[in-house]
Amino acid sequence: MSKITLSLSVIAAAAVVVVGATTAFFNDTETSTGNVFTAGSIDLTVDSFGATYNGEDIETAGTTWTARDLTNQKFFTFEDIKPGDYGTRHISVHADDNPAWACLLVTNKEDDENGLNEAEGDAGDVTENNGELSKYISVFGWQDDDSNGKYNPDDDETPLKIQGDPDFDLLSFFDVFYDLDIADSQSETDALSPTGGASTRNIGVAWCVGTQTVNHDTGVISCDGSGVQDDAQSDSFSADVVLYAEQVRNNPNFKCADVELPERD
Ligand SMILES: [Ca+2]
Ligand SMILES: [Ca+2]
Ligand SMILES: [Ca+2]
Ligand SMILES: [Ca+2]
Repeated sequence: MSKITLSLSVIAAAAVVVVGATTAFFNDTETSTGNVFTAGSIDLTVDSFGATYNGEDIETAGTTWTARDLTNQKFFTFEDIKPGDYGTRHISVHADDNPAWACLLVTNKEDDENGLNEAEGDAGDVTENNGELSKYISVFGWQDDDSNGKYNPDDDETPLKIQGDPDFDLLSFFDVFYDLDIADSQSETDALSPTGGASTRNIGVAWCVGTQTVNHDTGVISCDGSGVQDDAQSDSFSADVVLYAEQVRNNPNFKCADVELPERD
């Protein structure tokens, strides 16, 4: 997110006063110079650590970085996933200057077929241009307050809300990469606040190739790949994950669902 700095300088013109020769007045002047309005910035940085794949720590696989503006960092790059594969990811979102609302938004979703192999044909896949992988991937996100990479409902860690779904708490799983509210006025999540309160929000993300079940009492997240069909063999799914921040001030009714990104699906 780029910073925008706007300066408005107020310069007082000095008036020339001609004083008559025969009269003098005591006088005094106080000048306030250099008055400026500067637009505050909403600057978001993101770090990532604590990735696992099928229970193994993969922090060394380019999945860890310190807080920064994202350039070419990827949250997910898995080349050879299979039914039942699962993983977790921990990210932190920081608002550096001013209180900010924040959202995790997904755009440019693409299902690629990468050719139709025999098994896919046998499974009835006849759509050679459209892949089928995304429908088998599930993702669950939560406020990982203690940054331990685990969902801890006992410690009041709460699920991130799916936009537009007020009944989210009744669900135990959902399909891949919905937009999620990180800090949204409607979903009872506090704004990021560098000026009092917490400027960082810790987010846990658990993904699964198959049906994901989340136990909201114990926090156990399980993955069942038995429903994944062969029509997804060799297919790939890609998406852009966008972390979006917007000012809080004068903006009390902010909703992530109202955010419009360019080039969205
Ligand atoms: Ca394929
Ligand atoms: Ca297909
Ligand atoms: Ca936790
Ligand atoms: Ca396919």
